[in-house]
Parts: sequence; structure tokens; C-alpha cells
Amino acid sequence: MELKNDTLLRALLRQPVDRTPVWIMRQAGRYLPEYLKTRAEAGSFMDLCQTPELACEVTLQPLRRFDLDAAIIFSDILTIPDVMGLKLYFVAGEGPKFENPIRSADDIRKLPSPDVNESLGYVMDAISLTRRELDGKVPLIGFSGSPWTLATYMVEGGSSRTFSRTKKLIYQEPEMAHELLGKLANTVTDYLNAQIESGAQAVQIFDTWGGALSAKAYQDFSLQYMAQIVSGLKRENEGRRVPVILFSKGCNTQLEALANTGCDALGVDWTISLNEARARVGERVALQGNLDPAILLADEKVIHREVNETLNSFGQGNGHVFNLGHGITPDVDPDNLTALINAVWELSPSFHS
Ligand code: 1CP
Repeated sequence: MELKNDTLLRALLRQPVDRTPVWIMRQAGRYLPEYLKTRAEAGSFMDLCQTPELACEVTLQPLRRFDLDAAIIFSDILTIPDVMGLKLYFVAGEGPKFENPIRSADDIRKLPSPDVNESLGYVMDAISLTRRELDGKVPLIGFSGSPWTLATYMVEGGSSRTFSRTKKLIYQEPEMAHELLGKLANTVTDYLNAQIESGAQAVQIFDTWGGALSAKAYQDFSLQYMAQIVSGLKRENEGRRVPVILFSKGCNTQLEALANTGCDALGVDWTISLNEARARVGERVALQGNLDPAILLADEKVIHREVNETLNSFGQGNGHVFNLGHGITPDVDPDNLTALINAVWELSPSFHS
């Protein structure tokens, strides 16, 4: 099946494009009324993830509204710990929780290595189905959490502000932390390879909590494992390169090290200018980002101005994918996202002449 719009894949590989492609982290989700309706019909968030027809439907919803250059498969990073036996559940207003969080070294030793094609077969089915429905319109992105970010949820038992238990583990019992992270790295590698084989045309690793670590601890407990995953991924499928994007939030001091992992592109948050990020990574990788998601709370005029500012900051030439610096928040008016995407379409061609 021919890919009609390969702008994203070309930009991720720093190949020439006539405009800057755009997709949005968390583009499917709670800010869309149609998502809330489908979730209500499904019964729960987990039902949505585990029913391929519904996961496909919510993946496609943002593409019906917006001129996006990619779809991202609807799922969650926490499906991996769920199938490792921790049992994920959601309490309304409180976010994700685990019935069986990791509480001892023995819990880590006993963690199974799941057969991802079997236990996460619903994700692979959702990917194959979504590829069929997309019919080559835009590429489909697959994703996973980084080992470090997954470990924080598994050890804390849910979201955290301080990561006290996980940090105690890495400092007090580093060998147990490495056993956990090593198991996760192997599972994430299998999981992303299975997604690629099912039809994901690019993959992103979300290291949402990398920025909680010191520079040294980041290298040892997050970066190392992402580098291991990158080197274990299948990089070509259906006769095309499958680009790998690393997004480590709050880790701008680590951009050079991230660029040296062998990935194709780096997601950047809004705390650094694209201009500086580009100067630091040079020709090694493409950059994805990096508008502050809160700009979507302002009006159309402000959004237009800030999109221009972001495009200008990257400057002329190839290797930029427009995105936010983190996920879109549930309080955003979808019409403001239309304004953002229209501004990227209108303003970006002049950066590629
Ligand atoms: O109430 C609901 O409907 C659940 C809200 C929700 C949604 C829409 C959750 C629970 N997950 C998702 C989907 C999701 N999660 C996607 C696919 C949607 C898309 O991108 O279009 C993706 C890529 C994720 C990834 C994810 N989940 C991350 C990494 C990205 C990031 O934003 O940093 C993280 C940290 C999670 C954990 C998670 N799952 C759900 C929530 C609310 C959270 C965050 C919890 C926390 O803040 O600690």
C-alpha cells in the first residue's frame, strides 16, 4: 500500500520536504468530545485500549478534524507493566494505579518476560486494523515508555511527584534497579519490534520522567537502556526505514548524549530554543517540538505568532517535525489546535525553499 503523505518520515530522516510536518503528542484524548463519547460507550479507558476496533476509532478521530501528518496508535505506556502482572487500573480523577506494585527485590526477580505478541496482541491487532483504515493517508506511529519511566510507575504504584521509592531503589540497591531496567529494556525492544512488524512506520520512546534524575543517574538508569533498545530495533520494514524518536522530557542538558544513541530524531520540550538544540545536535538527528502546550490556551493570534516563532527558531532547512513540547492537555479547545495546524501549513513552506 503506497504512503500518500510521507512528509513526517522524510523529515524524521532529515530529507527534503516542502513544508514542516505536524503531529501532536496525545492528539487523541480527553480534549476531544468524540473521544469522551467513545470512552463512555466503551465503559472504561482499558476497554478502549483492549478493543482493537475502538482503539482504531479513537486513533482516527483527530485525523478527521485536523490536517495532521501522522496518526499515533491509541494505547498507553502502562500496558507493559499491566501484562507483567502488576494489573493496571484507573481511579477517576486520580490517574493510573497498580494492584501489585513492586515492593521488594523478590518482586523484581519474579517479574515475568511477557510474550508481547500474545499478551499485547490487542495492540498489534489495533495497529494492523488502523493501517488498513488509514489506507496510506499518513504514517502510523507506534510507541512505548522508556524503561526508567515505566519503572517509576511500577515502583511507586502510580503517579508521583518525588519518585521517592524509585530513587531509593537506584541509590540503595542499584543492582536490583538494573535488573528491573534490563528486563524492561528487553520487553520494550520486543514490544516495539512487534509494533513495527504489525505496521508501525515510526516509533517513539516516551521518557517522561528522565528529567527527575541527576545527570549521572540519567546516564546510568535511563539513557543506557534507551540506547540498548535503539540498537535492538528493526530499522527497516516494507522497504522503508523506520525512524526512531526519543523524547526525554526535562533532559535538554543531555541532547548530545541522546543524539549519540543512534536514534533518528529527538523530541524536545519547550525549555530550550530549537535554535540552540539544533546547534548542539548538528546533523546527527532531526528535532521534534517544541511549543509550550499552554500556548493552546491563548487565542488564535497568539498561537499564530508562537508557531511562527518556533519555525523561525529552528530556521531554514530540513529535519524539523512540528509538535508540542509535551502532550496536549484536556482543557484545550480543539478549535485552537486547528489554528495551530493551519498556521504550520501556512507558514512552514517558506522555511523549505
Ligand atoms: O481518562 C482517560 O481517558 C485516560 C487518559 C489517558 C489517555 C487518553 C491515559 C491514562 N492514557 C491515554 C492515552 C495515551 N497515553 C497515548 C495515546 C494517545 C495519543 O497520543 O494520541 C499515549 C501516547 C500515552 C502515553 C503516556 N501515558 C505517557 C507518556 C506521554 C506523556 O504525556 O508524558 C505517560 C506518562 C502515560 C501514563 C498515563 N496514562 C494515563 C495518564 C493520565 C497518564 C499520566 C499519569 C501521570 O501524570 O503520571
